[in-house]
Amino acid sequence: MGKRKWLIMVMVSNLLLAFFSFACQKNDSAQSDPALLLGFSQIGSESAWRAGNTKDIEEQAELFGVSLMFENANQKQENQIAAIRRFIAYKVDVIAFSPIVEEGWENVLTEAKNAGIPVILVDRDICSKDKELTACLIGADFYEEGVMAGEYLIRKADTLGLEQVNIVEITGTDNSTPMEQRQAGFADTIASDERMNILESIDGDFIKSRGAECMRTLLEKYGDDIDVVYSHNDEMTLGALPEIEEAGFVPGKDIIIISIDGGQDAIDVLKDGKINCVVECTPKLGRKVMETAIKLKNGEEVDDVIHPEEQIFSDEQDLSTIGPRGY
Ligand code: GYE
Repeated sequence: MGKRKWLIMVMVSNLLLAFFSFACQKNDSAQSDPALLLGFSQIGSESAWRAGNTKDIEEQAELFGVSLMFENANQKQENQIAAIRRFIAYKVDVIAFSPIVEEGWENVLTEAKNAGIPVILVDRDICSKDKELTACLIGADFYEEGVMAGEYLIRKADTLGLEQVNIVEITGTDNSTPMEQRQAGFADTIASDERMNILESIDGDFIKSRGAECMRTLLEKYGDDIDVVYSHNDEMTLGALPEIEEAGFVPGKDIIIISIDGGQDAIDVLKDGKINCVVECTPKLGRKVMETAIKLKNGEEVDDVIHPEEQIFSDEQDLSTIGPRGY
């Protein structure tokens, strides 16, 4: 065979090879699933918990190869409703959101249902008679958190030999699941203990500055009658502590401090002895959210409720073993 002919043959076979490999590639990508598109509406940025939750959702979406449309509602329900409507218009595969309050979601969730888009509740629940509006809830058992706080207080009162225990409660956002359930779990647990007396429950909206304001009001009203502060999250606790010190009391000694979340800042203060007990509430829900979104997209069954496991940190244990919290 002449040198030219041979060269032409090589060129033609290379061209054929390139064509076939391109055709195969196209075929491959047509077979593989297009990435799942997940619309996520976050409540806002009110706490270290929330920041940790946002970070976790973003990291896990990346790990699972999920495309995330993330919207921050800046503490406003109407912003969350608008975000969900945008997700529907965008035809996302799955919607996930953390409802700031329990009521007022029926209309927008009916729109999602009519569009055939499954909805995952993350962190907080909604109150709706129509259970078909959402696929499932992935979040903490807030009632159990309240129970753990109440049980700790009963043990602490036993240890200190207290005869009367006056409690002030700084609650989270009104009409939100963690507020209602943390209050109920705690109240139910201490109800049969005659020493326990809740002086007042006051709305601190899960925000540090509100926690400080609430504590100031409570100290002015009840002064040294206060034996216990039960605060529904770390942020409000951290806001309340300087107020207690300014009023001349030693938190952790003169007043028993019970908090919920278990973020790094609160755990550090627990180790310092100014907080007595922190009930853990993990913000790391991202992995379950991604796994569930993938199942829903594939039309698979999912569990109605998924609660992460949680623990309690308190002055009853060796605190030096608590590792970095990551939020
Ligand atoms: O405890 C608080 C946050 O819904 C569990 O919201 C969450 C709560 C958390 O802002 O810090």
